[in-house]
Amino acid sequence: KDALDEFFIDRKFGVFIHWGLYSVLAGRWQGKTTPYIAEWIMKRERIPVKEYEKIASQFNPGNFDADEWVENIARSGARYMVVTAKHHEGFAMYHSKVSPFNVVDATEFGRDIIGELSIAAKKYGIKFCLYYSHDQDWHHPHGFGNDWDYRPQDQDFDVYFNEMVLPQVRELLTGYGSIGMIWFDTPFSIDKAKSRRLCDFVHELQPACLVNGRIGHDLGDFSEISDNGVPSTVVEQAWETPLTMNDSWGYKVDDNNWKKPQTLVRYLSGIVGKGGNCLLNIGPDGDGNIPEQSVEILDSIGSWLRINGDA
Ligand code: JFZ
Repeated sequence: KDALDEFFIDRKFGVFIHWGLYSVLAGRWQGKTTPYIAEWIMKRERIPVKEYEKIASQFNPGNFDADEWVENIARSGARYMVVTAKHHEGFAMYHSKVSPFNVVDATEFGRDIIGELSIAAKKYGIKFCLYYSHDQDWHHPHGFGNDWDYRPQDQDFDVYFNEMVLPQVRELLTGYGSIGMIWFDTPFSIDKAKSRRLCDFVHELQPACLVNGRIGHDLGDFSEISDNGVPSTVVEQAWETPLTMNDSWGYKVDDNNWKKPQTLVRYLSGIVGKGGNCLLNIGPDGDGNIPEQSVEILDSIGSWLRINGDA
């Protein structure tokens, strides 16, 4: 069986984790709630890079416990997890040698989060996967998307791609064991040659690592459908849908629009029934706690699967 079958037949349900410096802000800036998804706060509020870097000095999640997180994930019945190694904010949640803007070198906390989670995932039999923002990077002078610190005419995406994306993807695919898939996102500016280069690069480093559809230009090993979407009929080719429990991916203290546990059980069974994979998101807070509503939802799905999902 190839890697795609292993995923899309044996591992239908995964947990997505959005965690980064934005989690510390919790969707609030200068006393008010940001109107959009919390992990977009830097762009939405046009927070200067120098200002945003200061959040790293506040990042010290005393309640982060990789085993406890993964234990919750395993209990839900999920068989894979996808963690943000670097989101659009540009902050690496692992010890990168490519940029000092990472969790080990830029925080008091100083622990390699991706490393700890990769070890815990292995222990619980959860396939470990990584999210990497390969196009938008609001911190890097040549990444896409920051027009409040940098002038677009001074930017050269090739520099970002060659000096940041490829070296960081190499670190991630050589430093943390076997990676089930790498989840790229928002291919707004990347050209087809570079999407292809990146896709090949992943497969050269780890032939069994899947590449999701959002690498751009319809490349990648399977398609990603719109967030929270469920097609009306069976789709035979491998696909996945990412799903939120409230209306934000990153932790947002003022977003209490939680879906009911039974609603999410219906989403899960609907998606799997149409041939898809369900990637359900949690957004831990800045102290490393998984919101209690999310724990409850994961528990409910786990009980439902234990009753109804076993042969
Ligand atoms: C992207 C990110 O910008 C967001 O922060 C989050 O990580 C999410 C999982 O992915 O946002 C998207 C990308 C694509 C769609 C919607 C939101 N889409 O195709 O519907």
